[in-house]
Amino acid sequence: MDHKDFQNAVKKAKHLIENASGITILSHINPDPDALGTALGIYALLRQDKNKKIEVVNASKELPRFLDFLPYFNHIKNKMDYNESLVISCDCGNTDRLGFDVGGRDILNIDHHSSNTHYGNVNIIIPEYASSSQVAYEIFKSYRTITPEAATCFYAALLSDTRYFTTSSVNHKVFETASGLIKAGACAADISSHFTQRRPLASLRILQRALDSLTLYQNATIACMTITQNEISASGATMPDMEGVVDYAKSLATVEIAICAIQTEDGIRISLRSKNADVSKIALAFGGGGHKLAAGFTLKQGGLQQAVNIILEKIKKLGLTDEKSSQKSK
Ligand SMILES: [Mn+2]
Repeated sequence: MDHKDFQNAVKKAKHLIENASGITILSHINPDPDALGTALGIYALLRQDKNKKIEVVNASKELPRFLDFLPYFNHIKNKMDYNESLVISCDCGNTDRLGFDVGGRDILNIDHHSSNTHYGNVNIIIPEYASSSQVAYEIFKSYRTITPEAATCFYAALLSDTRYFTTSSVNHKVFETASGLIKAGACAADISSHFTQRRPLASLRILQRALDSLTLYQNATIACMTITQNEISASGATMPDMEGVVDYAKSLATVEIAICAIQTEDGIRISLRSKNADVSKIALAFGGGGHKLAAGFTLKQGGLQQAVNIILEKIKKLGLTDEKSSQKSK
């Protein structure tokens, strides 16, 4: 999306927002901090328009509790109450992941996943951006004042999606955005402490189990962790408590691709991380999605080890672990 396309899209987005009497702000199921931070930041800005009704909704019942410091976190509902509204969807690659039927509604689609299916009437998708909140910030700062509340939400989302400014998506523009958000009133130290100093015990207990299961494949280039349903109930962990577990597997020096397989009631949930290889190819092959270096999907059937075997097979077929060596030889 070049600058002109972006400006045109913002014009259209502004038009949609101004003409809507009701707005429903949605984000993807099993929301991460970028999904909720982007949604709440937009909510904080738009609820200033007293002539509109605004709701912020997420289909998942379990939200990451440590995000309760975000302004209006307790406004997030589990159901859509408006029969007609403009939908603003945040950080969500396709309509399935919204978890609601949004047929017949206008949609403003704000995201940074390159796999986004452009399902909106207006789509502002910038894959080069590190977070959806960075996209939202660029849109709204062009015609509104970013309030401290919105800045807090957008900054938290950016901090999280860049894994504290360590991912390959971090560039000068990310720090410009961060700087703009801090100027607008986000408190970097406060927000960081909510991410790093508020772990529930269950998240460490389940990490311990996951580390116990760590297995290496293909000359230690692939690391795999599995978590059983029994371990989840024994530790008391919820889905948000297991976010980030897979990054421990990826942190090993030899590892190119990390897999975490979690047994849930809905099937085996797979998180994939990589240092170079495009793991979104694996996720897409199984009906999931994500980014090149971070993707995921759910396998409806089979056990944990079966799931791992299927993925290892797929990695081989796609030649993903060969990619690195061929890049090196160039
Ligand atoms: Mn994101």
